[in-house]
Amino acid sequence: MLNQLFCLLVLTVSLIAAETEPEPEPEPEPEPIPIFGREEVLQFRKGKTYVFGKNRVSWEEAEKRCQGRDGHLVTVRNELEWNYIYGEAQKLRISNFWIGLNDRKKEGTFVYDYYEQSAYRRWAKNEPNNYGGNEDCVQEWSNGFWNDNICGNPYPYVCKVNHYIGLAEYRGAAYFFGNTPKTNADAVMECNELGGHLTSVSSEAESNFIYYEAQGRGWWSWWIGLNDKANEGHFVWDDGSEHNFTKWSRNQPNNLGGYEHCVQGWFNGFWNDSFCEKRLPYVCKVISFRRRDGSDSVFDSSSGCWIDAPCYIAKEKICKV
Ligand SMILES: [Ca+2]
Ligand SMILES: [Ca+2]
Ligand SMILES: [Ca+2]
Ligand SMILES: [Ca+2]
Repeated sequence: MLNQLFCLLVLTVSLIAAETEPEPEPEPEPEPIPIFGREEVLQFRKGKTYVFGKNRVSWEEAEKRCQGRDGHLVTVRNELEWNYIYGEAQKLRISNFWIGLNDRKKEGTFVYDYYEQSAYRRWAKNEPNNYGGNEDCVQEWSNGFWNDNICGNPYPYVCKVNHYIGLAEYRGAAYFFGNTPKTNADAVMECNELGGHLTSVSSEAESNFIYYEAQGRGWWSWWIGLNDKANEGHFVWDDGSEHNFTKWSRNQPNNLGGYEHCVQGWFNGFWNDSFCEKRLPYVCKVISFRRRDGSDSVFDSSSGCWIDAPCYIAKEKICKV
């Protein structure tokens, strides 16, 4: 909500500015920069999300913040990726930032702590030098080359997340994976606010897509749009789709206790009818955003935005402007 208000504020301020200023020179539209709070900037590349943290924090605190974003301090796989990271950081005026490389466990043996390892190095001259005997964490240092430094020193940081936070695209529709557990009614409302519905699932392929995205986020179960709220035993999709495809788990739906009218996707890839007041993560499907002229915009998975309808992805919200 705050993020939406912020977007609204920006829009309002720019409208006021447009009204009070004399005939502004026509200007090319700036590229929309996805924002994540004010301290962190999200950038998307090849299906990954990079988080550029501007605040200066210790290496450990930086890693903690990256984990809060579903990722880790960045692993640099090769020169191409480094050029991208360093280039973006420069644009954002972020320098001396932490990366994931460290020799905290064994002096002189530099590793990344998590699954993604890489042998790529670009040490600055005479580095790493373990200066003073306790430099165990690695940062960008000078002209894009690396230095080992004291882990407790405060510097900006760059995280890498292995998917778009919250958003994924499949066959022209955008799916929003809401990580904050909500009751079914609140999830329905949230999806409506985004201009969509709790997702319908109309094929094995779509079912698999949602299942793998949910698994990738470590979910155990999640709301989908199927329900029999109106008429016991008569299941319908929240978005009004035809209900042809089903993927019930064994012995489901069972309307346990007479109170199960909402449907959850399960860790086994199958469905269960469940109690609507349960709080679960949820999946919304948004087919398109309306442009101001009333026509539909198309989702562009490389930018994470709708073409001609710039959107800002802020925390778990898509703000339309
Ligand atoms: Ca060291
Ligand atoms: Ca050093
Ligand atoms: Ca029921
Ligand atoms: Ca059940």
